[in-house]
Amino acid sequence: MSQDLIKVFLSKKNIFVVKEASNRPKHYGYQLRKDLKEAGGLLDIAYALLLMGMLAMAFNIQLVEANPGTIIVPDEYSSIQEAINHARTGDTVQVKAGIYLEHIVVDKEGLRLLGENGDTTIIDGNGTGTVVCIKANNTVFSGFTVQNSGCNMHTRASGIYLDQSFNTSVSSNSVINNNLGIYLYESPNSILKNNNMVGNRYNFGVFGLNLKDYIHNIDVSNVVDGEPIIYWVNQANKQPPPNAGYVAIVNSTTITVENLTLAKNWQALLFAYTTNSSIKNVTTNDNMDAIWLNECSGCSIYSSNVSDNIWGGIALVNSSGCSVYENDINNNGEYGIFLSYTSDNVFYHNNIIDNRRQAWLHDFNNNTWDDGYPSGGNYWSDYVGADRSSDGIGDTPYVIDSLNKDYYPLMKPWDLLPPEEPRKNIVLYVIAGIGAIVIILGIGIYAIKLRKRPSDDRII
Ligand SMILES: [Ca+2]
Repeated sequence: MSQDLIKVFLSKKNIFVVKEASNRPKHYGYQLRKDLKEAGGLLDIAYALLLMGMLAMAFNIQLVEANPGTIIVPDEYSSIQEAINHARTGDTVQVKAGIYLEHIVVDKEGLRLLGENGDTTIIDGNGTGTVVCIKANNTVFSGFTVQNSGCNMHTRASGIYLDQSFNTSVSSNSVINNNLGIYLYESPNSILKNNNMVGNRYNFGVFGLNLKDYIHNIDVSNVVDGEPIIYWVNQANKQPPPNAGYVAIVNSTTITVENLTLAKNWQALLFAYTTNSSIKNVTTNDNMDAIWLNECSGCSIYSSNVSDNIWGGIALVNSSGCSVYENDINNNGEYGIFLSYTSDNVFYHNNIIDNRRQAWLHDFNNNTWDDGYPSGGNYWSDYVGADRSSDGIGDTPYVIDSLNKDYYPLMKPWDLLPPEEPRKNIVLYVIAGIGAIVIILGIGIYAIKLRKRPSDDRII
């Protein structure tokens, strides 16, 4: 019997057995894992101990902690996925420059996937599915070009898709020509740096069910079609810069978002767990969803154009005390306004025109849809009521459901003034007009006084 030194590596989930001199330990580990898997259930531990006991008797055995190793692609495995399949927790998979026609799934914790050169180490989905799906926690994915995902909206086909992955770092990648560029699905504490998203149908998006799903470290070094991502967490009294390409405001207060144009993202403008903030004069089109408020209160959305988005316009989920007014909400593919578990908000003086569903309400919602009489409610392009009193307000309510009615629907679109200059001009005209009247009156009074003076002279 051989007396070769055998090491048993103990990691969180696996036991690896290697010969000291071997440079291919994974085969031993794989075989043992396979054996363990086949043993199944409660027998696993007993079987492992039996195997280890037998090994200990047969060889000079030593128990050590697993050290991370490095696997080179394509030297050791021709595909990245094959390398991942054979890697251990904490291993580094180094990928040399080249084009890899693959769909990668990272389902093992703590792997580091490093491309040799971000421009020339290319993972290409060949127009199908998601190119890189990271399901495991503590993954590092850096230095790749990720391109050509499929275009299925329902599966959210993406370049890089984080699927319930915690603490994962995605950096220094070019993400090009995918359906969704980078998408974070219930993946708390993601770290994104220096990612360049270009020419994707939707460059960037985030989805979560809880606050933690929105807590990320994403700075302005991440760029969508040449413009920085603004992703703020725990901020107050700030305003995003005018060149922002995507804006998310999380767990913040008194943020002012204004004078932006946001296009081609999963959501253009996301407020999550944010209070007393405002969105003004923002133009959002060609996004999946335009403006999305989740768990917000005391926010206002006004004087904005929310039109021609693929799915929807303005969505409020679990939000209250918000005001939505004087917006153009036109021609969105699925809905103009979407509400879910959202009450005590007010919507008025909006033009809601030709959306597939003008207002789409899910679950319980109870809101105010007008500003009283004679100020009025909203203009609904599908309102069919009459205005026999000719006051510009429909004589019957626009009914969304039993708790959501616009009692004073406008017969014509609300006249939206362009944001600043015209108002300034009107103020100037009014001041000039008042000034002219004062001058004319002054001249008139002076003239009257002049006409009276001769009689005074006679008295003297
Ligand atoms: Ca009327």
